[in-house]
Amino acid sequence: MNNLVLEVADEIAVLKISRPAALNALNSETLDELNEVLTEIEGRDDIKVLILTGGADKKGNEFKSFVAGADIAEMVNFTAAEARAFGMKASVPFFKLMNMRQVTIAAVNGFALGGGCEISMACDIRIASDNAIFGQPECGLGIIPGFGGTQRLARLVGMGRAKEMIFTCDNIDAAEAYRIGLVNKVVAKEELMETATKMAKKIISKGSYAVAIAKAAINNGYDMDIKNAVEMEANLFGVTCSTHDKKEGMTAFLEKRAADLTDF
Ligand code: CO8
Repeated sequence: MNNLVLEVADEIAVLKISRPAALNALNSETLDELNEVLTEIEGRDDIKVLILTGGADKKGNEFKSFVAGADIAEMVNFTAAEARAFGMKASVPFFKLMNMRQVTIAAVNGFALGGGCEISMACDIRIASDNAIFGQPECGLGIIPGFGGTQRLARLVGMGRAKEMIFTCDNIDAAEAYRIGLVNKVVAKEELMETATKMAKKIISKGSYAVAIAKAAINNGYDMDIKNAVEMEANLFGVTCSTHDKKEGMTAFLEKRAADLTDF
């Protein structure tokens, strides 16, 4: 991989998008690599949580940029057909981040603009360093957010705030991103990876199969009518009731001891 760095330890994968010369902007090659590595991660039993973050800039500053957008140099001469293909290429790994069995956490370590804000929103959870900057500057470039931003931003922060950010192209800082619900947590930049890892470990300590089923229930139910969504949840609840973890988790509670959860 030329633009990604993957490290796995203690059932946590840390995937760094690393294009120092372009503040980690997403080009076609990076999207292809992302798709490939997420397919690999999805199939690995030894990974329970994925933390996505940005690599250092060319001066070695680790907190300059998460992802500064899609690669403008690549897009500048796109035809409409090429632009559509580029958007669809991104949608495949973005949907993997959203729907893969493992929990995905974006550790946002600087600029998260355009496609950078969009890829963070495809993750389950966002933790931002206190210097992080979020924005959707596309309309100022004569385009619109094309990696799901018009849809995911409105779903996360509401239509009014999403429209304001997209129409004005105003960037917001981490505190404002937290206030409007775009990020789950803001921490001092030195504590970003530690906080993300701590959260990952807490999630891993729960029943991993239950967490994966809960993720599927939340994602699938989100766009359903409430009646069918609740019925779908009841069915998935039933599935979790056939597991070792359910028996062990509930028995341990009744016996007043710590549960020894496996992964099913
Ligand atoms: N694409 C390509 N190169 C980039 C990008 C980018 N998005 N962002 C930064 N770079 C490059 C710069 O060109 C520069 O290169 P060089 O050193 O060779 O001149 C290098 O990274 C460093 O950047 P700066 O010198 O500009 O650094 P500053 O600290 O001065 O500024 C900023 C940092 C504010 C982040 C600034 O770089 C910036 O504004 N970047 C662009 C941000 C942006 O507009 N992002 C949105 C892009 S559009 C988008 O994401 C659309 C997504 C959907 C596409 C759907 C298609 C279907």
